[in-house]
Amino acid sequence: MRTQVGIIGAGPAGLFLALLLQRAGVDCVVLEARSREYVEGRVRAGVLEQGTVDLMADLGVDARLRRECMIDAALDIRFSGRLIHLDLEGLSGGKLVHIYGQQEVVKDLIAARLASGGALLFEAEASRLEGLTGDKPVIHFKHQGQDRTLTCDIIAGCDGFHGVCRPAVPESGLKVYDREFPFGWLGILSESPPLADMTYANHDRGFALASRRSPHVSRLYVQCSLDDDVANWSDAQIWDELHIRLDDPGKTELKEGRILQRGITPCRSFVSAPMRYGRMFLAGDACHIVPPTGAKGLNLAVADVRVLSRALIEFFKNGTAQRLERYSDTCLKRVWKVVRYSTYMTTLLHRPPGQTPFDREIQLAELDYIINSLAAQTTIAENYVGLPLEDD
Ligand code: RFL
Ligand code: PHB
Repeated sequence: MRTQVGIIGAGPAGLFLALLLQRAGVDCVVLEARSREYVEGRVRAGVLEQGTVDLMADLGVDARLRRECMIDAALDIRFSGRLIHLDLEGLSGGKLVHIYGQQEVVKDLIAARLASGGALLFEAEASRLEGLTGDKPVIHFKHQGQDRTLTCDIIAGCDGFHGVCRPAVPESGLKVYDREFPFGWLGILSESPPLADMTYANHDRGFALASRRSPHVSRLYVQCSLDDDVANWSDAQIWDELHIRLDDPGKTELKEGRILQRGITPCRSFVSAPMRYGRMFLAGDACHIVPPTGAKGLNLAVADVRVLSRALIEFFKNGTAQRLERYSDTCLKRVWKVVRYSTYMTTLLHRPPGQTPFDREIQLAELDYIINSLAAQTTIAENYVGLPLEDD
């Protein structure tokens, strides 16, 4: 097989990129290791910045989102029996955050790609990349039990944190920045009506978050230990911890329901730079991950491929590579701002094991400061709704 852009991974990064390129007449093939059912069922993010929603509209894949999404009008932070209430729209000059599950976005993008007849192969796992520094790199992959190759002009590494693209770069070809936080998140999807607003909590017993997916489905998280296992938590323990940390000791506010899904996710910041090696360009979780506290991973992946698609279209249409040369630098400016914000929110809201009394007081002072400072509230709001997209 042969194509202009070989895209590895059908997560948000790979799928958005495929739709942007096909619209401009750039040929691409998407290879996805997992089955369609698996990819469409993977429960992850749910917070879409305005820029992400605008891109879905631009691509004509926002019809179901418009019908089913929820608007995040406010962000609440509860701590020590107190409340910070951020009016997101007012503080951000009218930007809106949409709540719509990542797997719903992925379903919509897959449907659009397949409806247009674009190549998207499931259960097609890339195993080896060849000739990355030449001008015809090759992806070796297995599909339906057969070894196959895809020869490309460009490879887009959109294969997430555990993919094959980043490891294909020699150690001297990238610099890694890594920070692991000493805790994780236990997340559940529950058949129960959610709280009205996105609610983060910093409680003496640790972090909690109440988000939502629909008027009948809640997405809830509690801080857990790094090496925790879902088997360590009974349903009753999860609910008890959520009630306590979200300041609902009488169990009157947070409605309990059947737990539909549960999982543990680590909290980690990771950046590998540059986001390019020869003819391979990395995007999304393949080259950076952020702790989930900022709700930014998916949005950052989308911001990357927006820049990459423009650079690739220019490369194939005009034969000029200047935008491609700038791709990594352009994206990394946003990446580091988002890492900064996600680190800030993570540090503000979690209780790391062994936190010193000094650090705890600083945290509480910061929260107290935010309650009374419009400037501090504006800073959080403008990052949460999404920083302006760069005009490269
Ligand atoms: P993905 O989604 O991991 O997709 C990569 C795809 O590549 C495939 N793959 C391969 N395919 C072929 N050959 C190979 N060798 C391959 N190796 C891997 C994989 O099967 C997969 O389909 O990466 P992408 O596209 O960069 O998207 C990134 C986002 O998925 C991620 O950043 C977000 O989910 C992070 N995140 C959140 N982001 C937000 O913007 N807002 C949120 O509210 C938010 N909440 C979250 C989150 C992530 C979470 N978890 C579980 C990590 C909440 C949680 C709990
Ligand atoms: C979610 O709805 O899954 C969600 C919301 C806010 C976050 C992370 C995840 O910070």
